[in-house]
Amino acid sequence: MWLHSAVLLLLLGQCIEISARTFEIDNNKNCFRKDGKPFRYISGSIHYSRVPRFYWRDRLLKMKMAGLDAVYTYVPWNFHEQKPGVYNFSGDHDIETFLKMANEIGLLVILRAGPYICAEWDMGGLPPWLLTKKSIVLRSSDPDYLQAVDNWMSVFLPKIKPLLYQNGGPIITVQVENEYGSYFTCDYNYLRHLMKLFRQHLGDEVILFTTDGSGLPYVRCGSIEGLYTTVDFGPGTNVTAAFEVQRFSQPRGPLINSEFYTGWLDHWGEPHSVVATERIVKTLTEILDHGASVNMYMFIGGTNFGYWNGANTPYEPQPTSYDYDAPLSEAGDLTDKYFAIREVIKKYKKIPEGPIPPTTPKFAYGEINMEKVKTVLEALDILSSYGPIKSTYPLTFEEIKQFTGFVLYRTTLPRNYNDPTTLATLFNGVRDRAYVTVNGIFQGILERDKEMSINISGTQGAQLDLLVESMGRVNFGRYNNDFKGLLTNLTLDGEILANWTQYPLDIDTAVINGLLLETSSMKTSNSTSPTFYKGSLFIPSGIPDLPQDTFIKFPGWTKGQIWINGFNLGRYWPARGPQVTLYVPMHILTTSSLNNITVLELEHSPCDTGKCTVEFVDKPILSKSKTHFKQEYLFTK
Ligand code: 6GJ
Repeated sequence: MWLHSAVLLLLLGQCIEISARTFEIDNNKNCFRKDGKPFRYISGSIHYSRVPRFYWRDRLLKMKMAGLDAVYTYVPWNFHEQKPGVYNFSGDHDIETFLKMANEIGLLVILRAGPYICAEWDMGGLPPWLLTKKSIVLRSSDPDYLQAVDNWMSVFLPKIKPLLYQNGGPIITVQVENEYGSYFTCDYNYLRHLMKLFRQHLGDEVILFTTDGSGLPYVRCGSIEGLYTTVDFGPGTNVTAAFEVQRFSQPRGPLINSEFYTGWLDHWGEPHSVVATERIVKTLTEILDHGASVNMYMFIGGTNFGYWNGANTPYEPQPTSYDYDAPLSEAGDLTDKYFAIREVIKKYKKIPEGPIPPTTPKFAYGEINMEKVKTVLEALDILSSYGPIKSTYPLTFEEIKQFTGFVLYRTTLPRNYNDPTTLATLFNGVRDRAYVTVNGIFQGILERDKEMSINISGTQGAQLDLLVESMGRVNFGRYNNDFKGLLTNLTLDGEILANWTQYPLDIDTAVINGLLLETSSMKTSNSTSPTFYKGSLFIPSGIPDLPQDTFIKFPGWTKGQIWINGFNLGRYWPARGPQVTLYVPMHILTTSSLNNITVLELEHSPCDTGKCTVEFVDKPILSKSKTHFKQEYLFTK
């Protein structure tokens, strides 16, 4: 008892100064102050939603060892609330663990909390179920949109408040919205609503900021009083001029480039983007010489697993790899760009001593034989277990509450079409690709912005099927409300087709439940209609270092989706490129049983005419070359 009173006296008697953790802006010295001392951050972007939890520590440590003070990370709302009111903060979605891990490693965090984030991510992070209200105006004061935002932020923001710097966490600043100045609504009431909402949940101390392109029109619409303005620009930009744009909106305070592009994004069908290290080094040095804080976008890009990629307009979906030609590769490999940037940082601050976590070993497990399981049409009963929805005219994905992947649209031919007859979509209404069959026989492909009509033939009453694929929702610009499916009517020989049956397909659940491992007893129609294939990879146990990361290649395949042990690895499209291999992180592989591989080939597999194999290799191919394709991928349909 006496001890307690002694401690109490000590506490009462002495004003024990508990050093308050503070992070503020000094408008006199135009700098940040961290715990009262002038502070400038050198940061890099990592998106926890694009790196498996298994590798968060590895990537964060590599960023720390590069000399970074901080990381920027986006919060994709749709990654956490895939159905209204159903939240996922576990496993790869466990943002709190990610933030605590950064804190343990000694990295501060700049949290880009949305609700919209852009980021080459499906719908820019907004949940597609918002589109069940057809007339919704996203990123505005639309009451239904704001209600959904309020509901989401009332769940999410209280989770991060304890992780704010002043509360002992790593979060020093929080971004509101994203490049709002680039959006057509320019709705200041919306920004004011968000600022009030963030203050309500996070308190008045944390610095809230915006990010906009370094152009006057952008900062005019993208910033308001009470939110600190930052800008973004890439290598080769006139740094002084760019920061003058920030000063237009923010006359005092630290200069900040929130997105200094270290590489660039890819689109299917375009060459892989690369940005020379020398260009990065030159402009990064200029930025640091201005005394500015800077975030390198991306420091590691990672992967758009599953269906998570976004798209730009005119419609150009991004590939599964988000390598971004970043200093750390998609697989977390240390690159020349990493070490060059580390040398630049060394000139401005002491960087940590000690070992840099090494590039992980990659293993070439070799060729795996695949075999046909069944076509999508033969698997309808297990893929659409809740049954179809009927309507006179086609319904969108959102109307039938399907938000990703595939829907099968079915009707019958009203007459005989013995000669090739034009099947057309009115007003480019296919979102995004439709694989067309008649009685299971492949007829062709309708594609958004590319192929609005094909010729088909068949007899009266024949089954006309369109397997429609969402290739990812527009993440940048006004067409963010990217509905999917058949948005308009189809005509055949100029006549509108009616009486549709729609099958929403839940392929992921069927794969996870092992329902696509039994081959079909029926002879499948032909392998040019969308078809599932299976294979298995054996990795012996007891071998040190196995399993290891790897990359999977699809020699002779065209386009599809792949799952390994139920994990949706993403889209493959070697026929279009530039990406040829997909990254396979080791944690989804096992030595305790066979590794089940499921492939959905949407167009043409090599299985009827050539080797029916996929191949695990130890090097990525993100930039297909003509020669590369001469022998492997070019085929005549
Ligand atoms: C940023 O704006 C965005 O804030 N950005 C890009 N913008 C160019 C728009 C494409 C026509 S490219 C990469 C980054 C991310 O999308 C970031 O989220």
